[in-house]
Amino acid sequence: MIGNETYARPQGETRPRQTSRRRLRLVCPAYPAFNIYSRSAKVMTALGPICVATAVHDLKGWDVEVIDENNYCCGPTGADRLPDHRALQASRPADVVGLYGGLTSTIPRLYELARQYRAMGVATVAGGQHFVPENLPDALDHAIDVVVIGEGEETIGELLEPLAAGGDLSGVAGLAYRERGRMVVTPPREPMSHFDELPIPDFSVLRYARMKIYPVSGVRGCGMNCEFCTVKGRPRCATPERMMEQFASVYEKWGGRIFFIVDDLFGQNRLETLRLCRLLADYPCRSAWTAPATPNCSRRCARPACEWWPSGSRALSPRSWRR
Ligand code: B12
Ligand code: SF4
Repeated sequence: MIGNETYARPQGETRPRQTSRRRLRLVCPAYPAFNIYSRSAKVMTALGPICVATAVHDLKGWDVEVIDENNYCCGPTGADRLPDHRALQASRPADVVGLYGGLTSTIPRLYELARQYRAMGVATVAGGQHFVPENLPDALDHAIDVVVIGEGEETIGELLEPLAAGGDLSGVAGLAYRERGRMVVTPPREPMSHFDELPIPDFSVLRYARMKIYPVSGVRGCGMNCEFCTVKGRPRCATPERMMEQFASVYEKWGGRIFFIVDDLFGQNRLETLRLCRLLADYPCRSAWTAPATPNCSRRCARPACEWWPSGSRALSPRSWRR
């Protein structure tokens, strides 16, 4: 039930279930057109869906995978050369599809995917920075069953079972959905701060992707409150040790050597950044990394084992990966 009303899963094609396990497929929608990030997107992925999928990995009875339409090779494709979601659904049916709405430019494609999955009888969830309050009604009018507002790691764990079973969602914080045509927004969820307790992002959930640049994160939120920006709230930081674990996990499990620190505020806490640089420099493997913000201690990071690249288009340009 959603509220007092039975939640009717949209009717569509469904494939007989062969196991008792359920599956969440997270999809990063394709960029609408070629842009300066298109080439680098072919060898990296968005971190948000990986974090959400990693949280589901440990959930009893659920399988999870991520399909990144901007980094997709060797999987089934349609005439438009985009992933063929009908074929994906035929080979590995998902019960719930999660759609990454980090960039407003990809929202038309996100709605198109939601429509396709709803027609196949799959429940649709969306999340990401695009979904600020004024965009919620529009999303719910475009084949999205539920919008997750804010960080997704905790919400998804509470949401999946009731959503897949058509149960009551009113007790899950941080959601928007429709009930008898009326939009319901559940109470907001506290921003997370216990990052050291979360599992390390697990890139094994990505399918049909070729990874070369791995995203790493240590800060969420930003207190500057710039009018145009959707990143809000007091900055919450992971420890340098926790960030180091992310580097080491990628290097040791997948052989990744190039990292993109996605933090807007990277370097703002100079002492903690220096501590991270020391940890990186002491780590016995050579790696390279970049970040959207340049720390004013970057020279100290230029030790033999750790190469710092300035951020921007140069850092993400294919020429620089070949070094
Ligand atoms: C790294 C980054 C990039 C990278 C990678 C982008 C990507 N993700 O694919 C690059 C450099 C390519 C980039 C480019 C651009 N970016 Co950018 N980027 C970021 C940045 C700094 C970090 C994103 C990140 O990894 N966060 C960490 C993860 C863990 O958080 P998250 O993505 O929010 O995910 C969490 C929740 O949102 C939620 N969630 C997310 N998806 C889902 C899905 C489901 C189903 C659920 C349940 C939950 C959920 O759970 C996640 C975990 O808690 C953000 C700002 C920010 N702090 O978020 C801007 C941001 C996403 N970018 C922004 C912009 C504007 C751009 C550009 C348009 C800039 C430009 N003018 O060129 C371009 C886009 C180019 C294009 N192709 O269209 C805006 C987007 C605003 C908007 N509504 O569109 C942001 C929000 C910054 C801002 N100033 O507001 N960006
Ligand atoms: S992340 Fe950057 S643009 Fe957004 S509020 Fe902070 S300083 Fe401003």
